[in-house]
Formats: sequence, structure tokens, C-alpha cells
Amino acid sequence: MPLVRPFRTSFGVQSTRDVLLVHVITDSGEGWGECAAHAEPFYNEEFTESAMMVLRRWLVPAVRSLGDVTADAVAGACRQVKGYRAAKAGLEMAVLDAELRAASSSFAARLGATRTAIDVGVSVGITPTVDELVEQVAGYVTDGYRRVKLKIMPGWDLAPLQAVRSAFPDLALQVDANAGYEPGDADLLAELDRFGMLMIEQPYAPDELQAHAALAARMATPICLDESILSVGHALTALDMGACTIVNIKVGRVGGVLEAVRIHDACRERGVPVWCGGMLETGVGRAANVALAALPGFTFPADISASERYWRRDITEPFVLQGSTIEVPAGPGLGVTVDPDVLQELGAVVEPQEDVLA
Ligand code: NPG
Repeated sequence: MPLVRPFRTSFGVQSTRDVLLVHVITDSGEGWGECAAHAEPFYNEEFTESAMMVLRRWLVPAVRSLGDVTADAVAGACRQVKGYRAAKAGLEMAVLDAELRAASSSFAARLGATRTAIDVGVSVGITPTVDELVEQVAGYVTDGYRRVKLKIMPGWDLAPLQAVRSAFPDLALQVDANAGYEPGDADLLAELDRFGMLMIEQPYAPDELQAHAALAARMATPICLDESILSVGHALTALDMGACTIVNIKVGRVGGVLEAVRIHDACRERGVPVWCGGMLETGVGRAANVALAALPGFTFPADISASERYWRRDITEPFVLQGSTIEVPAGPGLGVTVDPDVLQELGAVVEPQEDVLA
């Protein structure tokens, strides 16, 4: 799917999105899920083609071999396969969607949502010039976004932040480095304190927990981890070490909405704020993210923007901005409907899995 505008991060630029959907058909209905992996293994190890292969060869057969296919059983059935959390998340989402649609219950209700609308922000990629960045931010502020996340990388940090902060002194700002810095960059990162930001996200590589703890100890700006946190266990370890004080939760990174809820619960028990990240999902994955972000521990605005920020035409009905919020779908399952005409127009390839029944 073509993105409305290219999205550049410290790990590369994207102009289109390879979307991998899981469509589950059960005796009582159907369900959809989205695997958040991208075309290249640049955010983490997983990528779309690998996720598809693992789904076909191992994950779908493992789930189909369950006597009783329930969303609660998906993670256990998939445990033998290491990693591939986005693939597992897409499969679990589809099974849960089918289950909930059949029961006329929503994702929000099942996950424990306590809000009917969620506060959202926008994630702004690296632009060719600082002026273009300020212009883009201005557009999003006009749209209604009150929290902006800027992507940073070595060589694109102090100057763009200075420009955006001067243009919008009161804007809720945060930055995301996507692991682009080295522990040796701590002096430079410490300078970011002067911009009065909500948080700095994942400055170093995922396994650099000690270095994140050292940075957190010298900075006033809270450190949030994203790529480092793949499970409840990782979240608790990072918190115990002082490597972060805020946790970003992404369904595709942690292996599914149910693990995402467990991370939320564990953080909430400790009084640690969490917020919901995004991976440029279509309406399918976005619907799950919105339901998740409506849980009580999600206290920072989510990286879940309106559909028009990404797509000229989404594959479901679009999510729209109301002020700085998005309404949580209340209908059965994900509460959105995949439009087969749009799938066809996009040239979607359907790969039936009957073959794995044998
Ligand atoms: O709004 O969905 C969104 C994108 C939010 O910046 C965003 N996602 O590192 O958090 C990230 C980043 C991302 C993009 C991650 C693409 C992975 C792939």
C-alpha cells in the first residue's frame, strides 16, 4: 500500500507498506488479523516474507492442530517457534477477532478497556530539511494533534528539535531514536533535556540495557524502551535495572494483544506508565491498537494517528481524529470491516492454507 508520504527513520525510509493479513474462517464465523512486520528486517529481525513463510509452515499448522482453536491457546500452540512475534500476533488477532465476532463482543471489552476514546499523537519522520519538518509538524498541529513524536538519528537531533521547540513552545514533544545511537553519544543525548520532552525513546541498541540505565541516571527526560521489550520478562528486567521508566507496547513486537495486556498489567501494578506504539498498520491492526490503548494504564498518547495520516484509502473504514482523540470501536471483534474491493484494487494475493490440513 502506498503511504501518503514517505516515512524516514534512523533505520531507513518507507514509501509503501507490504501488508500481511491473516484471515481465519471458523465454524461460527471469520476473523482478521494483521502481522505488523515490514518488508525489510530493519526495525527488528522479522520481515514480511519470513513471517509469511513461518505462518504457512509452522504457526498456522500448529494452531489448526489444536482441538479447540481459541485465542487463549494460540501463544501456547506457537511456543515451539522462537521469535516471529509479529506473525504470532497477526494469527492470534485473527483468531480472537473470529471468536469475539461470534460472541458479539468487542476487542475493547475483552482486553479490559476503560475508555471509549483514546488520546493520540503523531509520529513524524526525518525530513530532507528542518523547514520541511516544522511545516509538517504545523500541519499535524492544525489537524488537532497535541502530542508529536520526532524521529531522530545522529546528525538529525539538536537542530530539528530546536526548530520545532521554538515554533511550538507548548507542544507535548517526544523523540524516538530507534536504537540509532551508541553509548558514547551520552553527552549529546543529555543535551536533549533542554527541550522539555515527555520522553526519549530507545536511544541505544535493544541489548544495551546497562547503557540505557546509565543514561537514565543522568537525564531529567524519562527514558522509554521499545525495541528492548519483547515480553513481560523484558519489561520487568528493564524496570528493575532502571533502564527505563516508561514502556512502549506494540502488539506486533510482543507477540500479540494478550501479551501486550500482560505487560500493561505488570507495569500498572508497579505504577509504571505505558503507551501504545504503532507500526504503520492498516485499519485491521489499528483497530486492535486502539482497543488496547483504551486500557487504564495507557497514560501517554498513542502512536495511533488517523488513517488519513498514512493512507489515501484504507482497507477498512477509516479512523478519524476527533480533537486529539480517536474513538474506540465498540462493534463485535475488531469492530471494523475489511473491504474486499479495496483488497482487490491493491492486488492482494490470497494464499489459501487448505494444503496444511492434510
Ligand atoms: O504511527 O504507526 C505509526 C508509526 C509510529 O513511529 C512509528 N513507528 O519505531 O515506533 C517506531 C515506528 C516504526 C515504524 C516501527 C515502522 C516499525 C516500523
